[in-house]
Amino acid sequence: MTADCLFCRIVEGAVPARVVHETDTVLAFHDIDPQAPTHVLVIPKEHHRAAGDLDPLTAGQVVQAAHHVAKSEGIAEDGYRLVFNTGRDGGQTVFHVHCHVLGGRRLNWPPG
Ligand code: DGP
Repeated sequence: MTADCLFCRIVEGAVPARVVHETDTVLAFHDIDPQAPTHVLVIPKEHHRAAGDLDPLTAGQVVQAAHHVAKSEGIAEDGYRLVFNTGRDGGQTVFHVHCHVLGGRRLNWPPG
């Protein structure tokens, strides 16, 4: 845990979140500012800054949980998008790695 990290505080329950899925190692909760009808964030419970810092097992657990969420939220069949914003130019604003799960509408490409 990192005391000044918002998502670590969500993991420890100090900041409320609408949790949709949890395992020993990952947590999934609704984004506070949804950019699509379904917008869930999947994070490893352990603090890592960005996707490139994850060991392969944890990275796989995050992606597996994201697909689980897509199925449970009913967007897996029509399709969805997984996004890891990374660093300043990647649009990352919270520096605890998170996978955006977006769906429920036709998503534009390329992103802005
Ligand atoms: P990014 O820009 O990729 O670092 O995405 C950070 C996301 O985190 C952004 O979509 C909004 C979301 N977010 C920020 N603060 C909170 C919060 O307190 N609760 C929840 N559920 N989501 C948050």
